[in-house]
Amino acid sequence: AEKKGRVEFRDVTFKYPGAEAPVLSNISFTAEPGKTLAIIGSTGAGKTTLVSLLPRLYDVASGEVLLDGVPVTEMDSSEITSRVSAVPQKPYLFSGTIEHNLRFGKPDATDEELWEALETAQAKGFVEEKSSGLNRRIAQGGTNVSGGQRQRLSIARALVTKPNVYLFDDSFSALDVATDARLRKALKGKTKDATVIIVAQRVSTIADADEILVLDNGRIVDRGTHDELLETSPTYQEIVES
Ligand code: DGT
Ligand code: MG
Repeated sequence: AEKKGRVEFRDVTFKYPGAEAPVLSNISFTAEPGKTLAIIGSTGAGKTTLVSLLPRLYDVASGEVLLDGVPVTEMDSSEITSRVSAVPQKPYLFSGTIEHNLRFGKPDATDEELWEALETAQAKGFVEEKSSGLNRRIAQGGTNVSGGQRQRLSIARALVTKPNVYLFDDSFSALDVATDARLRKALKGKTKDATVIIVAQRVSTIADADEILVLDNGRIVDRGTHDELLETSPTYQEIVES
């Protein structure tokens, strides 16, 4: 069967409600199942805004966002959420057990599936270290766990739903470089058939992506692989050197 999860942005322009100027202009790209698309760019470039348009946190001003050829504006929100899992830049954990937090997108997931997701997200040791395990309580907003642990639990939550598309918004930045590398290697094995879109700060996080979009001031200024961009993109070179 054909893999699902093809994401296409066609000449997308977006303005926040009430704002004068667009924060995204003429964004066009395709992200394919089985591949990783990365988005990099300075703070305020529009990366979070861009990834928020697929799960329809906002609707575009002009252009189209399509999932497997269907405009997301023509899809049920429940269909989008079952097929697209987003790990937000500031992941949100709610008051309840780890298990509750992990089952959020898939209430009927088995314990085995939860542990598998935790292992991939490099969060298994953290959950095992207390005898309460999956029943350990998380405070509202996840204030009793560290930022890196919040990110890893949020990644595990996304994995549990086994979506067609993963959106990781700066999900690896709170991790040390070694954990980041281990996590992404484990993820690769588990997301082979899915479309993976990664927003990143560190070039090392995305150097092996199939395609990298360089976003600046709401526009895609360059695109290519890491090696291509090193040759052709002054903006990318600046990020590498920073
Ligand atoms: P980051 O996470 O600091 O690396 O920055 P990005 O690239 O994720 O930037 P983003 O998409 O959060 O913001 C792009 C622009 O849009 C920036 O000028 C701030 C503005 N913006 C972001 N969120 C909102 C919002 O909710 N309302 C309004 N009016 N503007 C927003
Ligand atoms: Mg952001």
